[in-house]
Amino acid sequence: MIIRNRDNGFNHPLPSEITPQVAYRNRRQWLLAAAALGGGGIATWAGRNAWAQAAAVPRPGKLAALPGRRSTVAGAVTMEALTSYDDASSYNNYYEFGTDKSDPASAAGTLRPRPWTVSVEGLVNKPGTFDLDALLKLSPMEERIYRLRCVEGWSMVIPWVGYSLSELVKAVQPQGSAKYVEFVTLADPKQMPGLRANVLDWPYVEGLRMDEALHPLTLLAFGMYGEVLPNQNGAPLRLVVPWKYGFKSGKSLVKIRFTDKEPRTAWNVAAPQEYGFYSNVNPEVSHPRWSQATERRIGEGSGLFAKRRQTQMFNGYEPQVGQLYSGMDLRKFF
Ligand SMILES: Nc1nc2c(c(=O)[nH]1)N[C@H]1C(S)=C(S)[C@@H](COP(=O)(O)O)O[C@H]1N2
Ligand SMILES: [Mo]
Repeated sequence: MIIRNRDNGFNHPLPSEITPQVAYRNRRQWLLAAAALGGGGIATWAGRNAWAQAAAVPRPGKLAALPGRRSTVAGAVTMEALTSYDDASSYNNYYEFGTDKSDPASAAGTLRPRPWTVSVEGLVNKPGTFDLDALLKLSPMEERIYRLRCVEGWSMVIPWVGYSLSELVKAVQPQGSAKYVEFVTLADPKQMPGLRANVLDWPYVEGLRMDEALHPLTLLAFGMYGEVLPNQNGAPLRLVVPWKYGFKSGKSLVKIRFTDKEPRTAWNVAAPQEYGFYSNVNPEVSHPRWSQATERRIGEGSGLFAKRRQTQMFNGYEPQVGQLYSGMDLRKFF
């Protein structure tokens, strides 16, 4: 039955009709509908399904095991199907090993992820050089299933293993004057053939505002799919900032510097009109050369047959991070 709303003339179903409509759907449709709501939302069947998925992430059996307990951080486990390990480890952006998507998987064998140290510098009370083993022990490992969306318009769903970057930030005690964190990644021509090309002003540098670096979703990742990171995905440690375009997630970190000035990031230096400092996923702000309204999930077909998904504001993490940007003009600070 349809009633006419006297105020605007539009037809609305009666509230009593809505419940039977939901009941007609089979459970699969219901799960899909619930999953589309992303994190927060419905915590019944879909919620249980996500936990089951988190517990059942299969280990590819290629690299050393690195298990993590299921994360309890809000929004840290999406209910969407995982991208296959093969896709996640063979379709990569890691320009230090070449600019084709298949280059990193074939060329990153020369990267030596051990021994490895990360230096922490700048406006902190406890600067120093941290050995990888010390970083691995700093906080319990968690498994987090995040969407990662590239500025080029593709996305993946990957079970990362790591802990909140905030654990490391708190351990080194930033000073009150520290407003930003700069992330510098490895640039060693002996290990990285791509450095011969002047695509970027090496080393690859990224940055976050302090509150972004402290947000619990910002992950310092050491592994994926229950194992240590493959070289092409940024071994031995990288950032994963799920609400920003993929390039903000720097790979193979060697230096973390706390500063009072906005860091000059590699992509912003290369093309300032195309890549801003914030680079929050935003379907409403186009890249100057293409729209950001939709995306292709890797593994869901390609070319003319690719299914396009609607890109979500902040990549679907708006409930968790939206308030970090309240009052900011996101067209100006893109
Ligand atoms: N050092 C470094 N980090 C990097 C990149 C890079 O070229 N060099 N590419 C970025 C981009 S553009 C994306 S989309 C993600 C891709 O991560 P993935 O290969 O694990 O999916 O890594 C980011 N981190
Ligand atoms: Mo990207």
